[in-house]
Amino acid sequence: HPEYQYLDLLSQVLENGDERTDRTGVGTRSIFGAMVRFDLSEDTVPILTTKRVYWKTAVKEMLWFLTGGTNIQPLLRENVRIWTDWPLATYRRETGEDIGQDVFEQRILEDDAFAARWGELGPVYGKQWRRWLGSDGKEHDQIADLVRTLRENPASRRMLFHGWNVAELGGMALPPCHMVYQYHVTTDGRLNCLLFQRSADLLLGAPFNYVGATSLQLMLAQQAGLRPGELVWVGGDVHLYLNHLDQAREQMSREPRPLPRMRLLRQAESIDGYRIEDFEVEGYAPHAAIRAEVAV
Ligand code: DHF
Ligand code: TMP
Repeated sequence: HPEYQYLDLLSQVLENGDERTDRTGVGTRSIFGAMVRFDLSEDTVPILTTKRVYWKTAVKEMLWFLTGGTNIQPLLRENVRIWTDWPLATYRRETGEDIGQDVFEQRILEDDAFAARWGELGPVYGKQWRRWLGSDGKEHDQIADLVRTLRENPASRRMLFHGWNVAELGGMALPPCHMVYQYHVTTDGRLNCLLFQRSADLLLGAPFNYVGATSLQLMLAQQAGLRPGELVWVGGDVHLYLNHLDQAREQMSREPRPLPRMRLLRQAESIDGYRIEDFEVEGYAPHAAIRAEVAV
């Protein structure tokens, strides 16, 4: 079962991880350099079954990246709250006001000026993917370029997009974790993806990143007239936060169930035309959700 690759990583990090203090102050156990491979060609997708993964949230996040947006307001409109902690931390730090998450989110939703001032994450994924500002003064749409190359020159070895814009890192709430996505088309028309993630929160982040990358791979394949192939995920610093160790042990004790299938119900007119309703997941019967606190 492919999910054992993930469970093995959990156990690797638990048993052999180097314990250190990290940026957040929570502390991690960490290993460096890991790979997992998922075969998407039979429609099965890596939505983990040993805990419930909120796959719609992860797909909505990917659709938000594709819009080029960097403000959390549209995420909140979709009831996606996974990015609130970072703007909220900035707000508390800069105003000294100890506002709760619900109140903060409500203000972002109701007050556009407030959202513009406090809901921004800076030039993160969406900006770099769709509007990378070049030294020529032009904005480069890496996604549109990728779709074009997939269609016109699928043998290319240059099919990738990158989030790590060195000059703009300082303005980002978080520098990109899932950083480079490279694509490869097989002779028989399958689209492979290799995602390099420099930093992976193995319990909370990675399961979302598998789903996001998968959803993008399905959309790109459909736009280019290809079938999905393999998703290869490579992690740099792969870690478990010290307040996630019990949750990791609980998850490792569970038996994987059959992976679900994900399908697109409709072909959108372009890569910009997809909505959450276009995604269908079948056969997902996971173990119970596992609660864990995210390190900010
Ligand atoms: N920081 C850290 N320390 N870890 C992350 O995984 C992370 N991810 C970010 C931004 N910063 C991060 C963006 N992605 C959750 C999942 C993904 C994510 C942020 C947060 C999360 O909290 N997931 C919970 C709740 C899901 C939900 O409420 O829908 C989970 O149980 O999966
Ligand atoms: P860092 O920038 O100091 O590496 O912290 C980022 C943390 O967020 C780290 O624990 C990795 C995690 N993360 C993911 O695992 N996946 C994601 O998609 C994002 C945005 C962050």
